[in-house]
Amino acid sequence: MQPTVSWGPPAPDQIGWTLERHILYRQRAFPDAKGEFTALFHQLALAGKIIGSRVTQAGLAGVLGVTGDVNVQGETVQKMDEFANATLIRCLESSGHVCIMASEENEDAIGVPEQFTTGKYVVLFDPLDGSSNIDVNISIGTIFSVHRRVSTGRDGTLKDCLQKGSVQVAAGYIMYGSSVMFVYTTGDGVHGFTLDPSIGEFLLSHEDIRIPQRGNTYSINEGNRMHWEEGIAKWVDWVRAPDAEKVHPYGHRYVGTLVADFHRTLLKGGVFVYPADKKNRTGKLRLLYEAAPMAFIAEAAGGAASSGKERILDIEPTELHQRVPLFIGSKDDVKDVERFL
Ligand code: AHM
Ligand code: MG
Repeated sequence: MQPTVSWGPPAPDQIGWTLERHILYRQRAFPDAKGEFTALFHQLALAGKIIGSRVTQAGLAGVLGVTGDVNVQGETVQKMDEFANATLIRCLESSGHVCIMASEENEDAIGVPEQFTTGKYVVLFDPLDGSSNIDVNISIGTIFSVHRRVSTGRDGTLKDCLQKGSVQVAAGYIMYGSSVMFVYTTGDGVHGFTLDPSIGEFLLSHEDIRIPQRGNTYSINEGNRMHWEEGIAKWVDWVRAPDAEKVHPYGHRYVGTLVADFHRTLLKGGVFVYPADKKNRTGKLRLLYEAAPMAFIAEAAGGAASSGKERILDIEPTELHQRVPLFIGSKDDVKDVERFL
């Protein structure tokens, strides 16, 4: 179907292609779309701009350091974690398009207060991923996953949150790095936008990102080696050793922020791994807030994501804060690790 408006495909210089315009343009194929999805994304982008602005001033705004609380994951809560979480909740609950939310920082699902109307979407998020990097000026990010509600009635239910990754309507992340970037997919193509702070808009900078079939880096916390299962140790030794075809050795990169490690893997290829080990029997990363949204993006960009046993997107969640091992990135690299497990 032809676009009903004459803005045309993005020009090579991408001038004027804001995130909002891009979503509207891509929605032209759905004549029944009422703009709810666009409005929801507007609020996500707004939250990203507010959090990004605070992150940039962190040392000046008195938001570095810890709150003194411990979250549901048993982790120390940073002031910025709390700020990011509150910002996302406030921006989304007032949108009118959400019936329930879930956050890595909250034990239970988060309802929409009475004064606001509810809508057909469910948003799950890790408000500030990479907590340990907040105070040291290293890239951090927000990860989000959007589902269509399955319940009826005003309020959403836990069932709305516990849907498998393959039925996500959209997923994305906002990275607070040397620039602020908003990367999203609705399942068919991954698109990246860079914030132009002078005009306060996310502008299209990375259209239709594709993960290379194979990369030349591996990403894993090598400090955990003593806890690894044998297969992981053997795979790491294998990627580090030169081979006759000169495919190996791979370089090693590890930021310790999933958003940053995944972003690099998405653009350059390679593989990011957070396995189950003797310390974390089911892995460290959370299925709903980290693994599933990143897996949705990886697959939409031509990559793969596995728990080592199955496709991440096929896992039926049983609880909000479920953890899962994660092997994600270039298709051939993910296949290679799986062979060692
Ligand atoms: P967080 O969501 O509390 O920040 O924890 C998740 C982070 C990921 O961003 C990152 O990939 C991983 O934990 C790093 O863990 P480790 O420090 O054990 O390597
Ligand atoms: Mg996280």
